[in-house]
Formats: sequence, structure tokens, C-alpha cells
Amino acid sequence: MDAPKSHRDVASHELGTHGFHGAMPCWARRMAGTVTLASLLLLGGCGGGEKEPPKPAPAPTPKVETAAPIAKTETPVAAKPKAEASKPAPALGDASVKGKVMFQGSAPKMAPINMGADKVCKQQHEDPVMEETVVVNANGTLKNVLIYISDGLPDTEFAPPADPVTINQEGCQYHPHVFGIMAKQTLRILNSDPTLHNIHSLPNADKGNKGFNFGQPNKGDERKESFEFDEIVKFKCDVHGWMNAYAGVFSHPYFAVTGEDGSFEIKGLPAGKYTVSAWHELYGNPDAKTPTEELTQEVELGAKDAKEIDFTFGAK
Ligand SMILES: [Cu+2]
Repeated sequence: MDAPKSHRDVASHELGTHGFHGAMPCWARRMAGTVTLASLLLLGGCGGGEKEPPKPAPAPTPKVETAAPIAKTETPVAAKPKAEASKPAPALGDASVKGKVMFQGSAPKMAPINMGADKVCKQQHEDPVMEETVVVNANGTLKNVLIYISDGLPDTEFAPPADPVTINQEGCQYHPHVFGIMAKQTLRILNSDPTLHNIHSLPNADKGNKGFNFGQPNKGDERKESFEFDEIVKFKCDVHGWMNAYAGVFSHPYFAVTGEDGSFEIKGLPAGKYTVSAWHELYGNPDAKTPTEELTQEVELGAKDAKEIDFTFGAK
């Protein structure tokens, strides 16, 4: 198969494999929230960008030249309307968008993962661990959906938070299974199992991110990595074929992942007209021809608006 070219391709490319983890603790979702919050805090205060000289200004600085390409790319950016150059940085706003990701139709049954190949894995679970590709919550919502602003943000460079995002290999599953992280933010890769894991990232060749692929043989092993450019990166373990995870890498802090109640909230937006995208590793737009397609919705936010939008994914 050709090299995947987009977020969507990551998933469609890998449809034959599975995200096989049991119930993910809800801290994963909280973590995504924390990331966003941390980002916002950081944006409100300190600098911390790596390649730009840290700016003492308390808010992100508008850039005329374009930063790393993000999902909004395809639209050629004609003259930026903003950029009255004298104007101070467009402070992060108070607008927000929240909602739920519903699941429609009958969800496929997730099979139990056979961890028999590694007794260290197996011994850690009294109950069967179920695949995590499609997790429909008790309230009919869909877990592990990545929601993010894909268009409409001001052309601003956002500094990544100083705090890392952790992906933990524990119980021979990745925690979290789906998460967001900012470009250049530290990804802390931790092995909490007394067995060998080999984490292997699979960035798309055309996005520019460097992949990594290394083993962590011991409990407590950790290593720091990061991604430079926006995309959704898949991870797999070369030792345990059932282990996989996805990270949405964004050059802004406006993203969230649905957890056990299927809700999301993206806060701190300036007034504007945005495209909000919803990505799930298996399900996409029911109207789309391709098996996996992001859903998008447009939302226009006034400075203090808190709007609600829902997405619906479903079995075909
Ligand atoms: Cu493993």
C-alpha cells in the first residue's frame, strides 16, 4: 500500500489491525484535559518554545509567516485579515465549544485479547481484557474520539506546555489508547511492566515527523520523545501484536479526547469561525466512501460564546 498521506490514511491503512486494550481508565481522558489546560496556562504565562526565542510577552505572538503546517493547510491562506501589526497578540479568548460524540447503530463486539503469549501480561489481568478499537459507552457515546480545531485559528505560534504527556505501557496495554499532544511537547514513554515492550511509532512519511522504534525491557524504563508536526501518529508494540495507540499531534492546544461519558470540551478560544474535526480510529463519516473519514462541523463563536455541538459516528 502506498504511504499514507493523511490522518485518515493512518487509520484506513491499518484497518486490518486492532486497538486491543481493555477498559481504559478514565484518567486518560482527564489527562487529555490536563494537557489542554496546561497548554492554556502556559500560553497565558511563560514562553517555552524551542526554536523561537522565548518571548517575554504573556500571550502568543502573532506571526505573519506561517508556522508548522496544521490540518487547516489546504486552504491557501490569502492575505491575513488580522495582523494590524501594532495590535498585541490575540490573547486567548473565553469562547468554548463542547458536546458529545454519539454512536449510532450496533457496535461490533470487541473480542477478548489473548495475552497468552506473554505470561507477565496475562498474569496482570484477572478478567479478560477487551479490544479497544470501538468502545461504546453506557450512555451510547463513543470513547477515544479525538476532537480538535482543524481550521479557523489565528495564525499564532503556540508554545507547547512544559509538562510532558505520558504514554504508559501497563498491563501490556497503552494508556492512554488515544491522546492529544502538542507539537514539540515532550512525550514521556514509560514501561510499567516487568516485561519487554518495543514501542514503534508510525508517522506518515510526508508529514516530516521522525519515527522511533525502541525496546524498553525493564519496569520503570522511560524515555522522552516528541513530534514536530501535526498529524495523527500510530504506535504499536513489536512484541505484543495487540498493543496499539494513537496520538494526535497539534501545533495548538485546542483538542480533546472523549472518555467514558463521550463528552468533550475545548476552551479558551478567541472569537472566530472554526472547523471542529472528530477523528476515530475506525469509524468515520457515514456518508463518506472511504472507511475512515473525519467528521467536521463549522462553529462560529463570539468572544464569550459557549456553544454545543454533537458528532455521530456509526457502524455502516
Ligand atoms: Cu508490548
